[in-house]
Amino acid sequence: MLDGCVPWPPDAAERYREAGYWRGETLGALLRGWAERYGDRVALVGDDGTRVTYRELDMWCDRLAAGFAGQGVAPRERVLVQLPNTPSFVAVCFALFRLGAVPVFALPSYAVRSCGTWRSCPVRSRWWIPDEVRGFDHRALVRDLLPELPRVARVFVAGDPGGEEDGLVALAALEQDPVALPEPDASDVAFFLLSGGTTALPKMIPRTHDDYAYQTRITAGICELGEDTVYLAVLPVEFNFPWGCPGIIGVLGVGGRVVFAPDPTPQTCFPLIERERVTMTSVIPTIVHLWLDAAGRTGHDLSSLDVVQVGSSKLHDEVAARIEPELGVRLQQVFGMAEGLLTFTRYDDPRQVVLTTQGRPVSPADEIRVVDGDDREVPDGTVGELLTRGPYTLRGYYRAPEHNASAFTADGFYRSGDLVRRTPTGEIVVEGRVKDVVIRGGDKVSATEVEGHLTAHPGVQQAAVVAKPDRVLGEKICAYVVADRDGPAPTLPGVRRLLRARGLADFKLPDRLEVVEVFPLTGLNKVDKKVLAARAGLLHSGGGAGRGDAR
Ligand code: OOB
Repeated sequence: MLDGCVPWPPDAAERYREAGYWRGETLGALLRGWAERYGDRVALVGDDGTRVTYRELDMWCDRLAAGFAGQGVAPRERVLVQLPNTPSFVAVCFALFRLGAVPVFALPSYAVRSCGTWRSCPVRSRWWIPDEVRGFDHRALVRDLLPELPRVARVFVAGDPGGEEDGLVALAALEQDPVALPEPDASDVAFFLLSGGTTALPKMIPRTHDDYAYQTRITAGICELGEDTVYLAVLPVEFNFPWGCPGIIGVLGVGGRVVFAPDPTPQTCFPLIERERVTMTSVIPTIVHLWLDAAGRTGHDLSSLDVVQVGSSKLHDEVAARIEPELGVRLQQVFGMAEGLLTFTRYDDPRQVVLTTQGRPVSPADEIRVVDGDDREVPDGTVGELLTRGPYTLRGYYRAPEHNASAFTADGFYRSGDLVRRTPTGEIVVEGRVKDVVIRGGDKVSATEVEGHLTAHPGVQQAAVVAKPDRVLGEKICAYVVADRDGPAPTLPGVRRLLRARGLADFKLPDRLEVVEVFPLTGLNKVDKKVLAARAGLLHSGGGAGRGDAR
C-alpha cells in the first residue's frame, strides 16, 4: 500500500476477501468490463446534451491515460483534481486509475484555499487539474500561484489553456494512442478524499479500489439501480456522496446513465430532469429547501424522478415529511462520511423510519459502537459517540500518525465525532456533534436538537445554533435563522414561546435570535458554524425586543 497509508490488519483483510466484499478488481479494470457489457449504451450526458457511450468512455480513458503517462505522470503519484460536473471528470479519474496515479479530490470551494492546502497539507502533488468551477476561475489562480509553487510540474485544464503560460496543458491535447500500462494493485489507494473538518486543514482519506468498488456495488444493490437508472449528479462530483454512494460509479456499474448538472438550482436541475427523464439524485438539505420552494410553481415535468437521497447534514423531520408529497418521489435518508461508513434508510422501511432516522449501515460487516465519554457502549436509545470500522472505512488518515492516534481506537474503530442514538431496530439517529454543544451555565445543549425545533416555526426555513460567550453563564444560546419569505417573521419571544410549547426545557431556549439572508458555508457546503460562532462573539449583549438577548 502507498507509503503513509494505514492498511487494514491482515486478518480483517482476509475476512473481507473471503466474504467476497473485496474482489481484487481495480476501478479501471471494472470500467473495461462495463464497456464490454454495455458497449453502445449512453453512460454520460453533459448538461449541454453531449452523450458518451460506455465504449467511448473506455477509449477516452485509455487515450488520456497514455497522455498523462507521456507527460511524466507516474504510478502512485498524486494528482489534485478539481473539475466541474462534466463527463471529463469521469474520464480523467478513470484514466488516472488505469495509470495507477492517485487523484486527490478537492471540492470546488477549496479553490481559494488551495495554495494554503498545497503548502501545508500532505497533498503536495506535482500535478494539478483545475478548471473554472461555478464562477471561480482556477486558471487565474494558477497563473498567480505557479511562481510560488515550484513543486507543480504541470497544470492540466479541461477547457482552453487561454495563453502562453508555461505549465498549462489542455486535457484535450493530451490524448494519444493507448499504451500498455501495468495493472495497479486493487488493495492499493485508488484516490484520496479530503476530510470535511472545519477546524483545521483537511486530512487526506485514502480509498482503495477494493473498498470503493465494494461500497458502490453494495449501495447500488440497496438502491435497486439498473440499466433504466438515470442519475442526476447535482452535488459537486468530487464529493463522496454523488461519486460513489452509489452515485456515478454505482450507476456505471449497472449500465445506467449519469447526467451532470453544473449547479444545484431548480432553474438548472428541473429542465435537466425533464429533458433526460432523470430517475434518481442525491442532494443535501439546503438544496431540498430550494427544490421544495420551486416545485409547486414549476412548469417542468418532474414525474420521472423516483428517488431522492438526502444526506450530509441533518434533515429535520418537518422538512423530511414534505419531500414525498411535494416532490412526488421516494425519500432515502443517507448518513455518511468521506472516511467510510454509510447508513441508508431502505425503500421498504416504515414511513416513520424514513422520516425520522438516518437508516441502517449498508454492509453486514459494518461494525458500530455507540459509546459514552469513557468509550463504554451505551444502551439503544441513549445518545453517545458513533465509532465504526468495516470493509470500506479507513484505518488511518494519510501521513497523520499523531492525529490517527486520537481519531481511532486501539482496535481500529474510527471516532466519527457524531452524537447518535440507535433505535431498537438498528437505525441511527444523528443527534449532533460531540463538540456541537452549547454549554450554558454547565448545562449541555445540543445545537441540533434546538435547530430541529426551530425549523418547525412556520417563519423559519433553516436554523443554526451556536454558543455566544457570556460573562455569567459561560455560553448562551444564539440561534441564527434564515426566514421563510412566505411565513410570519420570526421573533425571539415568538420562537421561545413555540419551543416551550414543544416541550423544550427552559435552559435550551435561545437567548438570542439573529435573522440572516443566507448562512456562510464551508468548503463542503455545510453551514459554517465557526463563522457564525465568531459573529455571535461580536454581538453586543442586550438589543431590541425580538432581535436581541432574552431578558
Ligand atoms: C458526508 O460526508 P462528509 O465527510 O462531508 O461529512 C461527514 C459528516 C458526518 O460525520 C456527520 O457529521 C455529517 O457529515 N452528516 C450528517 C448526515 N450525513 C453526514 N449529519 C446528519 N445527518 C446526515 N444524514 O457528508 C456524506 C458522505 C457520503 C454520503 C452522504 C454524506
